[in-house]
Amino acid sequence: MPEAALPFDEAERLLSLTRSGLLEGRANRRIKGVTELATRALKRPMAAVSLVTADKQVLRGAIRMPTAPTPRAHSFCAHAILQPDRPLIVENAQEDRRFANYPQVTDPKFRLRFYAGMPLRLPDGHAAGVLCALDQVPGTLSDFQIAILRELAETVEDIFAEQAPAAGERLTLLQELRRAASAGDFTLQWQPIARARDLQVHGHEALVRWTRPGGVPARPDDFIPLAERSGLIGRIDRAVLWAACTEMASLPDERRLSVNVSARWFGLARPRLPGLIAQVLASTGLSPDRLTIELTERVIVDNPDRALWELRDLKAIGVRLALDDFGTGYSSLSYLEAYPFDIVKLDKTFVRGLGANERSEAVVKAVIRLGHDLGMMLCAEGVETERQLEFLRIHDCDLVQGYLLGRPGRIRP
Ligand code: G
Ligand code: G
Ligand code: MN
Repeated sequence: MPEAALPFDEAERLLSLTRSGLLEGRANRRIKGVTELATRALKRPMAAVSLVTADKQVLRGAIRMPTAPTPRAHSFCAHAILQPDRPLIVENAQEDRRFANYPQVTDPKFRLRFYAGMPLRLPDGHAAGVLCALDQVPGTLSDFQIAILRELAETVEDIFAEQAPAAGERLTLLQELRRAASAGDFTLQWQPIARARDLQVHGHEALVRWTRPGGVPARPDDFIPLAERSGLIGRIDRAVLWAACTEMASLPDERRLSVNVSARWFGLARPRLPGLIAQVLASTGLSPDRLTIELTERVIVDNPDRALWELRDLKAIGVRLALDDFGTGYSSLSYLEAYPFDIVKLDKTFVRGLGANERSEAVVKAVIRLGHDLGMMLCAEGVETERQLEFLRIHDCDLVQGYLLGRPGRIRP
C-alpha cells in the first residue's frame, strides 16, 4: 500500500501549522458547529476537522470518529492535502489501492468505506488539514454536496483566521442562489459601449443582477465567485444569455450586445458553450454578428490548448469574442497573438491612470497599437472623465465604456 507523498511545501507547512497555535488550541465550538452541519448536509454519520502533523492526525470538532490513532502515512487526509484546491472523494476505500490495507478500512471495528475531504488552508496558504466526512457505506457526493463541502471548508478557514462569518449565513446564501439559478430569477442591466471617435452607441453589455429574498440586492462580485465554486454558474450564464438575446432580438433596430460568460464553461468534460449559443441564436432569431461573448483570460490560463479550439468553434458560429479585464492577472501579450479575439477590453485599472500616471499611459498606448496591428478592436472600460476620453481618442482607441458614457441601466427601445 503506497504511503502518501509529502506536499512540496512540507517544511514550511509544518512550521506554519505549528505557529498557528491550532495544535494546542482546545476543541473549538464553532468548528464543532461546522462538522455537525457537514454530517447533516452530506448525510454521513461521521465528520471531523483533522490537522495533519508530521506523523499523525489531530482531530477537532470530531463527530463519531473512530478513536484509534491514525498514523499519517496511510491516512485519507494525508492524501487529501496533496491536492489542496479540490476535495478528495473515495467512494469505496476497499477498492482503492491507497487504502486497501489501512487499519481504519480493514479493522472490523471501523470498516470505513466512504471518505470525502476538503483541504483547509491556513491564512498564509499552506494546508493545515482537512474537513472530512466518512461512512461505513460506500457512496458518492453530488455536485451540490461538493459545493456544500467547499463552503463549509471555507468557513473553517475563516475560523482559523479568526474572522468567521457564521457557517449558516454562507449556506443560506448558497441555497438562495441555487433557488434563484433554478428559477432563472435574475435581471439584467445594460451598459452602453460607444465609439470613441463620435460617441455613437456601438452596443450594450449585459450585466447580471440578483435580488436576494427580502429585497437585498447582490452584485456579481458577491455571488459570481460563489456560483463558480458551486457549479451554479452554468445555469446563471444560460439564463443571462437567453434573456439578453431575447430582449435584443425584440428591439426594432440592430443594436449589438455583449454577454459575459464564465471561464468555467471551458473546463467541462464536453464543450457545451458553442451548442448553447447556437441554440439561443436560432431560437431568438438574433443574427450572430450582433453578439459578442466576453471572456477573461482565465479561459486560457486554465485550459490553454482546449481554449484554442473551443474559441475557434465559437468563432465558427459567427459571434465575436472579447478578451475582458485585460490588464489584470497575467495579461500576457502572447494571448492576443495566439487566440482569436476580435476585441480587447482594457481594464479600468489602466484607464484610471490616464492623464495621471505615465506608466498606465505607456501600457495603454502599446496595447492599442499591438491590438490594431493584430487586427483587433480596442475597448477601454471604466472611462469616467473627459481627460481619459481625450487620451483614448488621441491614441486611436476604438470603443469606450464607463460612467462618463452611461451607467448600467435599462435599455431604451
Ligand atoms: O458591474 P458589475 O458589478 O455588474 O460586474 C462585475 C463583474 O461581474 C464583471 O467582471 C462582469 O464580467 C461579471 N458579470 C456580470 N454579469 C455576468 C454574467 O452574466 N455572467 C458572468 N459569468 N459574469 C458576469
Ligand atoms: O465585465 P466587467 O468586469 O468589465 O464588468 C464591468 C464592471 O465595471 C461592472 O461592475 C460595472 O458596473 C463596472 N463599471 C462600468 N463602468 C464603470 C466606470 O466608469 N467606473 C467604475 N469604477 N466601474 C465601472
Ligand atoms: Mn465584461
